[in-house]
Amino acid sequence: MSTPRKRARAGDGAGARDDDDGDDGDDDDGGDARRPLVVDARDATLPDAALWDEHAERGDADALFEHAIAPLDAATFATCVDRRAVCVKRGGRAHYGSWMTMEAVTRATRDGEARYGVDLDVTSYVDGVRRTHNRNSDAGREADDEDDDVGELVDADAVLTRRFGEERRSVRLLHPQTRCDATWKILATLERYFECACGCNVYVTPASSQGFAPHYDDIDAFVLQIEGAKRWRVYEPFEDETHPRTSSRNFTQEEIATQRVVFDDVLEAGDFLYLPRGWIHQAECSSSTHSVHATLSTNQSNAPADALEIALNNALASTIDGRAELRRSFVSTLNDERRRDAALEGLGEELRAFASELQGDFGAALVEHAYASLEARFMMQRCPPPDSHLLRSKARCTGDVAAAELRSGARTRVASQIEGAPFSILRESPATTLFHPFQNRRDGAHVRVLGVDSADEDRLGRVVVPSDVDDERLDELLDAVRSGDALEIAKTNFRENNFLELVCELVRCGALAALD
Ligand SMILES: O=C(O)CCC(=O)C(=O)O
Repeated sequence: MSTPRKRARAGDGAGARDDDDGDDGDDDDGGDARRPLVVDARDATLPDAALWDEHAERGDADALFEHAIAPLDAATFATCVDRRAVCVKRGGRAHYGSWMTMEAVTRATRDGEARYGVDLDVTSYVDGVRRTHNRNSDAGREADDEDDDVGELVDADAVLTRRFGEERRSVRLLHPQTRCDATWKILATLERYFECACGCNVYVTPASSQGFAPHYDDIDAFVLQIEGAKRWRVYEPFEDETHPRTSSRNFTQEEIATQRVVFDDVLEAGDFLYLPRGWIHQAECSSSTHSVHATLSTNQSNAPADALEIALNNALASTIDGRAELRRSFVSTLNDERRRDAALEGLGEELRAFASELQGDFGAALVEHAYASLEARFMMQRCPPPDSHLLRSKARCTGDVAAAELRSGARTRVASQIEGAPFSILRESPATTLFHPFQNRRDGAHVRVLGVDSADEDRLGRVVVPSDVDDERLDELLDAVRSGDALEIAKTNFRENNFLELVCELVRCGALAALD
């Protein structure tokens, strides 16, 4: 079978694009292709704000995303993905339930053991200088000292009363899904929507201040204005930095002065702003109010470039492994023009031979494997499914007892514990491995995993397939559980090989439910 196909979603909007010529979208249409889509929904009927929490609780991916962009529809949004900003203005009406209000941020800062640089940053951007203030006290420090206090335990009063209240510093909560269940559920739900790891930072900015310099990010950003108001300025990407693979450094105001400002407006509570990867932005609070916003992110390293990088690295490694002559030393050529020419000619031939090999079955297998590697990476990075997203009782249908009952024949069928695929398959030599998210940490997405390193010591979430389990059985299992059907295990000829053991392991870890 081929690797699982992704379902159509907002981010797949190729068919809906105006610009089907495969370029960056800067067609000569008077610059309109890059103008943001602004939806004035100040007088529109909106869904009940409380539904935000409910969709996340249930893990209803389409409903949660549609709530975020309402009253805009997902098909229209899809036409903007990757090419233009989108803003929905809701006129100061709360839209995101009780999530990440100032009160919730205060609780997240006070509860548990937050650490500077890990769970929280304190920042400022004053007179063009961006600083980090990740420490409880400045005693004994020069103003210009480098910040070296990453990891110090946060004193909530120092952050909220002194830094935020008196010094007007900004506070950024980093990946709050680790300590806030509601955020965990939102991200787990959005990951189902995007089929890509999602992240979250929450920004709290006092009145009359700015916490960050102009910059662009390597992710698609969904800015949800929760409380207060903030002025956002969004600039066209630099010509040679569209769809960047890494975030930018901090720019000076002079550096971005040449870029067209495509959006300059104040976000109020309930508003939504989408910024494609690479679009430069800065945001500031006026003297009238503070601001709390959350930025949800996705699509980090989720492009054909990333798959090709994996494919070509693997191809090169395998070619070099298989050809001893490629590993032999060059004979010195610096002072011998003829030898130098011969070496270059030999290299050119090798490159052409390498390229032609990529065209056959080897190339097809490489791209298949690269795509499956990205799927495996997603399984490793995504949030562990919260209990409220599970399709059946965790206690009754998964774990050691349920696995033992399946093994003994007391239970006969299995089904996915979540909507969609509960694991992905990566076929490699010497073994095929299944990847699942059921033992992940909640902050996997902020750890950037490129490719899947089989030598990685952390084997959680990986199940090695016994060598006597054939590929077709695996595909049959995945296809059945992905479509939501229960697969009859009792009737299969599982005793011929270790297939039953494999399924029991998936029940034990919680990916599959064992049914009567
Ligand atoms: O609020 C700010 O100063 C910047 C926020 C930002 O860069 C973001 O939310 O991505």
